[in-house]
Amino acid sequence: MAVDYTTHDGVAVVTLNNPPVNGLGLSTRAGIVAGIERAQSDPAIRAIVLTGAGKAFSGGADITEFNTPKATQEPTLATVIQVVESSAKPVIAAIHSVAMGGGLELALGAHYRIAAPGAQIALPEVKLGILPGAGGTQRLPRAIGLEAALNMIVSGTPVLSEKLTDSGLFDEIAQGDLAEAALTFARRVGAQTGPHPKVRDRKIEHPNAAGFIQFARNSVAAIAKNFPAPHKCIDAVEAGVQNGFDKGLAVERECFVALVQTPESRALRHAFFGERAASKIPDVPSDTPTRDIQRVAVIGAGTMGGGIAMNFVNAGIPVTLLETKQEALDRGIATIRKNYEATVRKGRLKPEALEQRMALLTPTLSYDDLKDADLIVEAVFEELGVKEQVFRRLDEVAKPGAILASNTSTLDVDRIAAFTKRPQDVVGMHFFSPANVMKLLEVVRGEHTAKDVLATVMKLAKKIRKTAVVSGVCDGFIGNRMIEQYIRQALFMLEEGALPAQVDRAIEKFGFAMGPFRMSDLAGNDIGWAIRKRRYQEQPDMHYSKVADRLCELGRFGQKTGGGWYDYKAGDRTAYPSKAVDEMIVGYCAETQAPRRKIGDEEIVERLVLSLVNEGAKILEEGIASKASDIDMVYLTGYGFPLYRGGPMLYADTVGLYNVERAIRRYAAQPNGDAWQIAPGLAKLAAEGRGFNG
Ligand code: T1G
Repeated sequence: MAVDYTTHDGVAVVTLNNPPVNGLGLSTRAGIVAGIERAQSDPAIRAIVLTGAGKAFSGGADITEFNTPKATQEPTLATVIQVVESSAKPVIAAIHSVAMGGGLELALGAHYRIAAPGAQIALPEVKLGILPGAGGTQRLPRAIGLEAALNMIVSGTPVLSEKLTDSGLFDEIAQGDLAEAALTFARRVGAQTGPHPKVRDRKIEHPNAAGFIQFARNSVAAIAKNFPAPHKCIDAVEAGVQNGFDKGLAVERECFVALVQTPESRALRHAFFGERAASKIPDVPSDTPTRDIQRVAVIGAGTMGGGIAMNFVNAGIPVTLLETKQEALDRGIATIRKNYEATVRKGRLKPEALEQRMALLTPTLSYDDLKDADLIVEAVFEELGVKEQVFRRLDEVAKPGAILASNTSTLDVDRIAAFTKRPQDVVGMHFFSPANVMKLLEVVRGEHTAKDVLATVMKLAKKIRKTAVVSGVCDGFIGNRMIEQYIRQALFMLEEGALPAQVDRAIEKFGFAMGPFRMSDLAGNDIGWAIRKRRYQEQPDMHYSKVADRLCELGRFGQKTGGGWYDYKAGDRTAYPSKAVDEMIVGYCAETQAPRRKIGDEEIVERLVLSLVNEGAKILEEGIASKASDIDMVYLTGYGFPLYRGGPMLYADTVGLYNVERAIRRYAAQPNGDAWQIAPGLAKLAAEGRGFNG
């Protein structure tokens, strides 16, 4: 049973014991009911303490049970809470570390609550696209008031227990040992005659509840644009305010059942699990010993090197920053300081913290200063010869066991590893620009990369708050390899009849943060130009529309040259559709006798998204990515794919692979159809009626 029962001088202690965070799975729920009932029938017991073993009171409903029969099997959480609340003997919830979601709802069903300081208190269900489904929308407003409760429910943001001292949620904040405090409190209330207080009996006092609720609705409008849950949270709270606890509970139940079926909730839960699954590497045991990373060195103080250095400094890890020339080094350090000053100005960093972080940076021009580093990340010019010089030098100076990482985004990590006598210590750490902001980190596993190196980098990624995804070695790893097909389709569509602004508008309406042409103007069209030139040499069969080359030949590299696919005005980053470029495109088609036709937004979105899906399926088949959710995490955290659609592979599952395959075969029969070689794995799954995500 995932619950322990002990007695201490007339007090029964019911301890949730379902690692890792006491998720309220079926056996835990049944154990709580058994414990409460056992205490009722023992005359020696005067009070009951409900507490959690390990690292949490409870992290809430066991989300691994979602959409399985266990989730709704009795005793449901609502039943458990009803048993707790109707206990004749007082129940005291003793909370430490985490009381979230159903865990907090369980505590709200108790008669009294004691918390240790530092406990994270939250109803984060809205972040999973649902809402508190076990009375949280009714009890929390009665415990801490309408405004504070609505804020917590609609944001899902945790609040530290000590910040809720006077909120009415806790009867005591335990300064010393929580268990002792809970037993003492229990003996005291156990000596009192009942009935003991129920949160559900409290009133919701507010001078203008209707007005505040309307204000709440207006405030969530922006974040609720693509997510139904925030408004449903307000509906449930409003129902309780207007029509009382039981009616409110009924509305909460209806809203919960409706939300848990939505594609948005499925996408959010997929992302929640995908984030955690990404750090698990199938053939690297989770207890693999990791190397100790106390000191990091970064080679290259340019945009990427500086951003990379900031990630480690932000986590309190000292960084030695190496450049080849003093002025480049000075410029790099100055840029890092400027970035921190901007954060201080926004009030997100204290001035003294800025100096503490800058003090963790040691600039140098000498490789000899890297000899103590446990991890060295190079972020030098993206050219194999330059990488070779760096890695041969590192092989001479780095201490044995140091991890040597390359930030390369296109080069072969195995070839880089071969420049050293220690390929087992070489790994790719592909950060995304701006490196101190973007959450995605592609960890590129070379043929010889040691398992403990991977385990170390994945653990370090968590420390620097990155979403790390392991990729095998191929051109473009996961993200860029897929985006290349996406860009090919975008260019073909210009040749076939679309214009840049139309393509961007369509895919941005689908939910992408930025369409391919605005993105290319931002990154620099010359980058794509260099890749295509390499492609024309190395892979002439992967044909491209040449229209982008025409644009680059005009020197229109994007924002940095004042014009790209769009026109720009000085000091203004707005992308203005360019008449000249549109005419160039139409002229190019006339020249090449490429017949233009009207292309609808639906086709634009389908070709862009399915080109990602098809390439993703190939990446899965080749083992470059070990699971579909890894590919989704890459696109959700690194490429602006809309979170409410869960990533390209989950989106394909939502559309249905049968329909995906039919669409791909249709495009394969059209002009430029050679780009649509269907991934055999996708066709196989479609034939079996399955999806990428099970
Ligand atoms: N159920 C099952 N497993 C969970 C879990 C949960 N609620 N929360 C976390 N885990 C697993 C997680 O997958 C990982 O597994 C391990 O615990 C450590 O997690 C009716 C219906 C609690 C703050 O949304 O926010 O209640 O990878 O790496 O950084 O209204 O996990 O080790 O195998 O995140 O210390 C609402 C979600 C559910 C809380 C701990 N609850 N969890 O953070 O560790 S819906 C949540 C978190 C609900 C009711 C509704 C965090 C944490 P593994 P971790 P952490």
